Amino acid sequence: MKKCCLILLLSLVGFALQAQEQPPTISPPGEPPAPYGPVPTPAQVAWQRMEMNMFCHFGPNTFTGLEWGEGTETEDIFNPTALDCNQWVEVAKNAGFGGIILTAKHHDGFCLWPNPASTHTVRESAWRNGKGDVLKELSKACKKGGVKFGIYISPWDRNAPTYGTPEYNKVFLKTLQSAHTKYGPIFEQWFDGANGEGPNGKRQVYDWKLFNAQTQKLQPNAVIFSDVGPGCRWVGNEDGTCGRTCWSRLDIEGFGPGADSPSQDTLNTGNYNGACWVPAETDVSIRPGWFWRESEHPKSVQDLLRIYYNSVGRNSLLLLNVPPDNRGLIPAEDSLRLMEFRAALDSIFAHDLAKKAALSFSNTGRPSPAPGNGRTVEELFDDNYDTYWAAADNVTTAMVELMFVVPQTFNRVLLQEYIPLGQRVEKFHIEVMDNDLSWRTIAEETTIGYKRIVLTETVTTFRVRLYIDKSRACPVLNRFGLFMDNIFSE
Ligand code: FUL
Repeated sequence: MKKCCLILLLSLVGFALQAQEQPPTISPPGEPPAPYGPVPTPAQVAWQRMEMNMFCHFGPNTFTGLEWGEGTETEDIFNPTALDCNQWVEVAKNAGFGGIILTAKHHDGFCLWPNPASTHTVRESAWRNGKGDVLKELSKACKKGGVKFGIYISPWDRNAPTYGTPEYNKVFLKTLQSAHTKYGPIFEQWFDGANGEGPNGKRQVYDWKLFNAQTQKLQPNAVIFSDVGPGCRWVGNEDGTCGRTCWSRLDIEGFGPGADSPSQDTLNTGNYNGACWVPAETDVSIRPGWFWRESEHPKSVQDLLRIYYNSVGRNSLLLLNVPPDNRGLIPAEDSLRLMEFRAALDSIFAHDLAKKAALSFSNTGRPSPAPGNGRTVEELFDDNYDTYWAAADNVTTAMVELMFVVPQTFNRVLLQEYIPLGQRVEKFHIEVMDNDLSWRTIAEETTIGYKRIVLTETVTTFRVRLYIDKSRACPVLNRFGLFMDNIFSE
């Protein structure tokens, strides 16, 4: 009995310690705010700033119509008649994607490059007499087009004869090594959590520690995706919706990808006190399936805008799958849809009405501003990522007001926290002044993070106020924008 009480007491103390917020650090006078909590690596900041990347599911499934290939397909089934990776890159660039991630190996085990650790690859196929290499072509096209190159390599393999035995982990390491050493810098390594049965009916016990360590060694700037990172995490669903509250922090100790991952809800919102910086990535397909099928068609611009607001607008990166067809080209209907989507985004975000403010001020600011630290509210309206407005240390509530000479009409409020110093804001609201000079709340939200786009009713006003109601350390924001969206309707 006594032992039980002691265990209960200890776990309560442990829980209380865990739930406790860290006290913010006070920086010396004239210094920038001290970082708060876990912070992103420079590679994670660069990754998040890409905002939208293109996913390409391509392989035997493109020719069989399956979503999960059996692994028994003949290599000759892979036979794109007009493969042109430069076309993929052109589409990606014009749509505004900074990177492309290709399924170099999906669950069927077929490798889109001549992987020396496998006998189920392009080398064994009749395509280009076994001399073809999609990874080579895409990495070259990406380099040429100034787009970053990333790869998806499925650990689940329905073809590898060693799958389900310790030997397979070695084979998988060799597979990674081959892809990671031959094709130049990889900005993101995508590890799928699926762990089904292999050809001998067994499941594999993956050695994630080893897979991650080797990846980090060979591609030190690659952000590693899995359900639990360590570079970025799955958002918990495949319909393009990140949590309205979204912390880029996650507890990963004791968790792993797949069956060992935290709940999908946790992945969707992150952990308030998560020990690691593992931002959410929202992966979703432009079509119903991940792979191309003649009978399927791309989503509408309205759907894509909803996905954009629910991902990029909620502190997540959007990884939009645009599958090449059986010719090896992005179909015209998808690329046209992407151009319409791009045009819609450009028109919505072309005019930042906040920049028209005659007067802008905050009720707090850091004392003794130091040059280059960007401590005035003006920093909220410029396009320089590395300048920000910050409240004084220990000040965790703040108000920023914009006043216009001519009333402005808007329905989108864009906010950004300067994430190199951590994620801080946990509650904010927006007020506008009505014609009768009274203030009215038009939005109440929780987290901001790298980027938050708040959808409001359409309002016309002379004055707008952003209230930071609760922040875990002094708020540090680098953007406050107002936009009018005439295209998307909920
Ligand atoms: C999932 C896979 O099983 C799907 O086939 C697809 O690749 C998706 C992006 O991840 O877990």
